Amino acid sequence: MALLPILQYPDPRLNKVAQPVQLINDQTRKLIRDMSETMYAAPGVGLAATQVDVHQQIIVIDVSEAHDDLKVLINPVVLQTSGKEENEEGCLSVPGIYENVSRAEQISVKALDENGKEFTLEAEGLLAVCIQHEMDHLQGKVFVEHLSHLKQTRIRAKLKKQRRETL
Ligand code: GNR
Ligand code: NI
Repeated sequence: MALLPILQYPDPRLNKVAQPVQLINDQTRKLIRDMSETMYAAPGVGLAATQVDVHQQIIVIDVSEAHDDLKVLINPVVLQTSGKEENEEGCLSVPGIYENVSRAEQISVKALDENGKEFTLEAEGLLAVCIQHEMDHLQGKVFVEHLSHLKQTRIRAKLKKQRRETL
């Protein structure tokens, strides 16, 4: 088991587009275990492989209170969405920043699990937000990049100051 370092915005590696996983093997499952451990330790409700500098389409999510409902999504594809809703989001790659983002209210996705078995998932609420947030990461998009350029500039300045004060 291992905790993986999480890339911090505005690291340009967060803007790389992840490739589909071709073969799910023990090395893939080891990465998924390390990603889950990293997510729970952070703590966070989701983590995309992009955030740990692995540019493959792999997501882990657990929005349960008890941390007993891990969802692994490999090569996720959106099947359907409906509605629009604004929710406050945060990101482990953008610590201490919380901003509203508009997303689909309900979403249906298909993906492969860690054994390569296809499943579909219907989600709403925090799970739906989280799936869309993580799928953006796989496309190289960080949630703050949905905001105005002015807000992004202010966020980068705030993060720099935060990091100065933490060092
Ligand atoms: O831990 C996280 N919380 C969260 C809250 C609202 C919307 C999205 C998220 S995902 C985030 C973890 C993370 O950065 N995943 O990429
Ligand atoms: Ni994130």
